[in-house]
Amino acid sequence: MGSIIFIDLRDISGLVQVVFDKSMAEANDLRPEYVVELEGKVVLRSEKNVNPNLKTGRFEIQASSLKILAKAKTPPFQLDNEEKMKGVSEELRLKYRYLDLRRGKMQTILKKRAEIIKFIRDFLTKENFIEIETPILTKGTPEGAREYIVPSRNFPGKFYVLPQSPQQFKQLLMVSGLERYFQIARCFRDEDPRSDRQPEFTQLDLEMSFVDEEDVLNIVEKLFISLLKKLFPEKKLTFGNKIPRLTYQEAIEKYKSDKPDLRKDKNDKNEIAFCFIIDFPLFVYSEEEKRLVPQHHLFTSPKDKDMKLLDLKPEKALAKQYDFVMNGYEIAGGSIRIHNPEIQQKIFKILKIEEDEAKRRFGHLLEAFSYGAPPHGGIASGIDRVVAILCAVENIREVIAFPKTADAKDLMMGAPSELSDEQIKEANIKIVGNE
Ligand code: AMO
Repeated sequence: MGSIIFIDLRDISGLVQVVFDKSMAEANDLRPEYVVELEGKVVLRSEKNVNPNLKTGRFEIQASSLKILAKAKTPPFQLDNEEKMKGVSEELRLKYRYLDLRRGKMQTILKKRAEIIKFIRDFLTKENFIEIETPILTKGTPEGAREYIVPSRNFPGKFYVLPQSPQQFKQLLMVSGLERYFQIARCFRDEDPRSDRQPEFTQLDLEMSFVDEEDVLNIVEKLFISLLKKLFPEKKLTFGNKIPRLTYQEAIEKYKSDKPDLRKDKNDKNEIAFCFIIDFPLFVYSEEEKRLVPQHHLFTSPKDKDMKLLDLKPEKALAKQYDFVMNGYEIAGGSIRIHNPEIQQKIFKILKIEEDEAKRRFGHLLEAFSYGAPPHGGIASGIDRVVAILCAVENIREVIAFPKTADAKDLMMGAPSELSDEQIKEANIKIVGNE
């Protein structure tokens, strides 16, 4: 404008207007997304130049020096214009995710996500939980989804499996006497992504010894209520500080869903309705497999009063299993586990898992239990879902820095990708089909 140049200067803390005198030669070279270092004086704007729509709209920087640190090509989308971003395809955003993440909106979400995780860590540490990492290269866990596999170089024909959850490790940690474990754990499931599902996602995973259902639900209730009060004070809790508990049967009869949305006003993005669903059936009948399969997983304990049903009518037995629901989404699930090897054997039998197979898949766990296992149970919460609901976005891809597409591709990195013949040979595998 005349003899002066205005720019919007952006960094992680926000945006501010900078004013240059045109006599400053380098200022004439500035283009969108250039990286700069500058010095200047922060001054109040005159009353008529105040921009009420900008947080920093009352002042500006009068620059006295400017250095261009890096030039930038014209970005593939106009990332400083939220209105125009609405017309940009998600594919393009994901391909240039590092540019997409320059947007204030995306940075706000990632900062919120970090705050949520820090809150969880601090809260559980104060409650005497110990944060422990568990392996990523491991053996299958029984969460029921298809697994990602990694060929072994040293042992031809053998494979590692990426964990669907740290389930077995956390139970083994209870056998080790750690008593209260948690982890912000990466989990891998080879299933088709959806708006609330990713092939790799993050769980808050926890496990406790010497507890029953109530203890686990109480800690989850305390954690989530205090998290909301501290980080999202603008949110209204439909049921206040107490989270209602519905039995599975009640939920199905009344709401025809085991994850009912109990908000009073579903258009209010600041309303949060939590509920626990309890008393799930231990087994469900699988039409596909023509046999009973576990409703949760096969380490879930039957209710004490239903133990005798295992021999008579296993399909009638209820489980010490619970889900945690927020605004109609399942945000956590867990159970009290079987810590008695004989009951575990009984469950295998009902599920028609042969002794050999049980030994091969879970022998290590059964053996561990024979050395004295405390009663234990836990829960895991899908962090991506929690952040998405709290940040009021529709899709968990919006709250993951580098998510995968609906067909499980990473468009930015170009994964999955081919390997060199050399690598394939070293991995001891043969490629038989290639579309
Ligand atoms: P479950 O399989 O129910 O339980 O998973 C726990 C929670 O993880 C979230 N979740 C997902 N989030 C994003 N993408 C996915 N593909 C995905 N799959 C699951 C959900 C779900 O409620 N080991 C047991 C827990 C336990 O028994 O302690 C487990 O993993 O929010």
